[in-house]
Amino acid sequence: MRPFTSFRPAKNSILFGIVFISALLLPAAAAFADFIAPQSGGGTPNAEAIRSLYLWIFGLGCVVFFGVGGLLIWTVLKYRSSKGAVAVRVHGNNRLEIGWTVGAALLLVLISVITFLKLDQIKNPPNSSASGLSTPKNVAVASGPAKPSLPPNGRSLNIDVNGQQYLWRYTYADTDTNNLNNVFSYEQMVVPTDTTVSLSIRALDVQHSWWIPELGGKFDAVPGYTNYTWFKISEPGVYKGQCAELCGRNHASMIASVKAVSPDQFELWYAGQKAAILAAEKEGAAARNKLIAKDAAALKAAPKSEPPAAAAPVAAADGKKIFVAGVPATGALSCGSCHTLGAAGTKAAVGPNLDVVLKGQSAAMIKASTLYPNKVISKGYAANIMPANYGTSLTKAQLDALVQYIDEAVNGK
Ligand code: HEC
Ligand SMILES: [Cu+2]
Repeated sequence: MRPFTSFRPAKNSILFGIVFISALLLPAAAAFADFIAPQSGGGTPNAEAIRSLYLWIFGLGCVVFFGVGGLLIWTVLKYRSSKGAVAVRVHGNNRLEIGWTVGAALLLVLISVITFLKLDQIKNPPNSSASGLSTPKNVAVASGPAKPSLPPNGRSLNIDVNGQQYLWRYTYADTDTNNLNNVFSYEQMVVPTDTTVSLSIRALDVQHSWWIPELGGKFDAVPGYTNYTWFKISEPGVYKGQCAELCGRNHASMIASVKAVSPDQFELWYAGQKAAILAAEKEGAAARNKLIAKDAAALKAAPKSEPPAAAAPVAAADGKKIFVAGVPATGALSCGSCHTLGAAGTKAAVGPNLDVVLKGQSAAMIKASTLYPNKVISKGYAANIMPANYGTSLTKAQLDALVQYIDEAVNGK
């Protein structure tokens, strides 16, 4: 066996491993984006305060680290044992002990003071600058369950940030109370420079996390809860980020960016976006009307073979007729096309067999199930198959006659 003295630890291979793994990180620019401190960019004061606070504490940490480490090394070298020397035995040293206790306490006080000084700049947004977006779009935020911290004058451009598998939706606050006509965008948020932008961060489905590293800390997007943050960018540019909470299969593609442009360019973008949304809505409405007109024309053309009575509303509310044939003119589908009912002679099985499921049920229950089919879903059947339009496609008299007919057919008189 070889003596231990010739055993050499695999120092070189450990060193090589560390260098190799570090080298692997090199292509990942993000890993070195800001090697020491958190990123900050665009001149937003909160991110700058986070970064400078970090650097302050890091600096103090370095002083402690090198101070203590240096003293240790110096002591080890200076007082290393030498042949024949007899060690002095020391029992306590009041001056030293008080010194390092008070010194450490002072350091903690210093860190707290710096932190609280910076915290104000991190949490509380300043007013928009005079060169920022002017009213009326630079709006105050409507009150919610909790309120974002607003600038002293209460005015900010508020954007609702909504995380959804797998994209971010931004809805811009405006000055009217209609929430349906607001400008929105996905993935890229466009904001004016020199303007305080307050964000209300929410999620639609699962938890996400809003994070544009250069614009400050990350904020969780939680369903049913709103988080608030802000930024105020002074330099135009595109600031990139990514959903920072594993939210599902396509989490990695849930990217986000904030594009800061001059207030004038922002106004242009905003107007363009508004026009595009309006145009799309108009187009949608036109397509919808076309379909409705086509349906109506088909209905008018079809009943040639049917008696004209079918096109006109059923004159006397005839329960059985409605059950079997529906009311084509108003879009009430025939119940018999989906349900079996012995008395009516229908045998369809799309929905439950009414002879079976309605046995012993009240007329009120039958009426409720007809009007609101999705309130209670029959076991083994899916929601949204039975039409939910009978409240409008049948008149009250027709509905009552139908319910009475089914009740009598199933439960006798
Ligand atoms: C397009 C198919 C369809 C048509 C048309 C339809 N239904 Fe249904 N119906 C279903 C399905 C599917 C269910 C089960 C799912 C649910 O409860 O919504 C159901 C459920 C019901 C129930 C509840 C049964 C239970 O288990 O308690 C009643 C009552 C009912 N339908 C009555 C009617 C009447 C009356 C009409 C006509 C006015 C009608 N349905 C038209 C498909 C249809
Ligand atoms: Cu996500």
